[in-house]
Order: sequence, then structure tokens, then C-alpha cells
Amino acid sequence: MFEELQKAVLEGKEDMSLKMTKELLDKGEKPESIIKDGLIMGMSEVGKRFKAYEMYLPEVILSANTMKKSMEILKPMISEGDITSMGKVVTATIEGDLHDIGKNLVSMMLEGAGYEVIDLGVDISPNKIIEELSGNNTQLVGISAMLTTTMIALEPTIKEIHNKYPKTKVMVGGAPITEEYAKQIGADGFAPDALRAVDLAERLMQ
Ligand code: B1M
Repeated sequence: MFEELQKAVLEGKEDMSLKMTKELLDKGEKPESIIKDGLIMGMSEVGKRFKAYEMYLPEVILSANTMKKSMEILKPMISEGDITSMGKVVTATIEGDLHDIGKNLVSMMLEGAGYEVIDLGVDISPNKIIEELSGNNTQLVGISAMLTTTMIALEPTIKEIHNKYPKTKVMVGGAPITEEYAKQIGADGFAPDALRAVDLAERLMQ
């Protein structure tokens, strides 16, 4: 059944993806497994085929939207924690970058783990983040970058946040980011996936 869900994402079939998502839930599968073993695996295959020129942008958009539709069902199920108990996190995709699936997953997982998450969306400038931080005590900012052309905007963004809010930690992630790069640009942490982003958030907010 997971294979059918992966196939639905790969082929951009929203109705089938929703049907399989609901059937897996009815069978007692956890929302986290449905995301990881169904939706993300389907999307990973999309990434591979896009890279190999076997899929084109309109098809990738269909797959991304298909994944999003299923995530809309799953999100409330993994966001049932006590949202004020763990602290406040602001999430965003870096300026110039429109990819939001990974960032949305990270936001969802953080919400599920009990954090209050303010998701600013995509193509977010340092000013917009700073504006959001003013007047509240956000402990952590999570920034996603998916392009080699946009990841370079992370460093000035992190610097600006640290200058204005020295106590606020910044974690980064996204396909082109590595642990080493994150250190080099002054991030407080890097996570390769949404699950590890939650562990990292816990460590950074201690
Ligand atoms: Co784009 N795209 N895309 N794309 N796209 C990539 C990233 C690319 C690697 C594809 C490729 O060539 N193989 C490539 C980047 C190459 C590079 O820079 N090295 C690329 C390109 C080139 C582009 C365009 C420039 C294409 C064009 O127009 N010619 C364009 C740029 C637009 C822009 O942003 N300005 C573009 C557009 C798009 C779509 C709009 C069609 C669509 C995005 C839809 C959307 O997000 N709403 C899209 C998609 C879907 C992809 C791929 C195929 C899939 C990305 C994805 O959603 N993966 C991607 C190929 C790939 O990554 N293999 C590709 C699934 C998601 C669950 O994984 O986002 O990696 P990911 O998130 C993971 C981790 O990275 C991590 O946790 C997540 C979950 O485990 N993570 C974090 C992410 N953020 C984190 C933050 C954290 C911690 C962990 O802390 C804060």
C-alpha cells in the first residue's frame, strides 16, 4: 500500500494519494510513517527523475501538490501536542527560494513535538524574519534553502538575526546544505531531515 501511495505522488494523482493516505490511516499506520515511507519516498523518486531529465517541471509541481494534499490530512494528526509548552520557533524558506515541502514538514514535525511554530512561508527576507522576532521571545529560527543559488543568502540572514537577537538560535537545512557548510556560515545547527530537526530543536532550546 505504501508503494501505491509513492506511485500516486510520483504520478501526481491527488485522488489516489488521498485514498491511499486514508486507507493507510484506517489500517492503523502512523501519520509519521505515511509521510516518511509513502510521501517522502515518492517525492524522492520525483527528485531523481527530475535530475535525470525524465520528468519536467509541470509534472514536478503536480507531484508536489499531490504530496501537499495528503499532508493536509496528516498535519492535524501530528500537531496535537501542547503547543505552548516547548517554546516558539519561526520557520521560513530563504529569500529567492520557493521550495516549501521540506520546510513544511519540519514545521509540522516541530508542531507535533509541542512547539509553537510561526511559519513565515517562502522567499523570506532577513527583514521579514527580524520583524517577526521583534517584541516576542522566539528562541529558535529554522531556515530552509533548496538551491545553490539561494543558500548563499543564509549567511547574511543568520548574521543579522544573531546581531539583533544574540540569544536566538538559528538552525538550517535543505538539500544542498551540509553540516560543514552550516558551521562555516555561523548557524547554530543543521539537520538533514525533519525528524532530526526536532531533536536539534530540543538540543538548541535547552
Ligand atoms: Co526545484 N530544484 N526548482 N522545484 N526541486 C530542486 C531543489 C533540484 C535539486 C532539482 C534538481 O535539479 N535535481 C534543483 C536545485 C539544484 C541546485 O540548486 N543545486 C531545483 C531547481 C533547479 C529548481 C528551479 C530553479 C527549476 C527551474 O525553474 N528551472 C526552480 C526554482 C524556483 C525557486 O525556488 N526560485 C524550482 C522549482 C521547483 C518547483 C516549484 C517545481 C517544486 C517546488 C514545489 C514546492 O516546494 N512547493 C520543485 C521541487 C518539488 C523540487 C524537487 C524535485 C523536490 C524537493 C522536495 O520537495 N523534496 C528537488 C529535487 C530534490 O530535492 N531531490 C528540486 C521533498 C522534501 C521532503 O525534501 O525539500 O529536501 P527536502 O526537505 C527535507 C530535507 O532537506 C530537510 O528535511 C526535509 C524533510 O525530511 N530540510 C530541513 C529541509 N528544510 C529544512 C530545514 C531545517 C532542517 C531540515 O531546519 C530549519
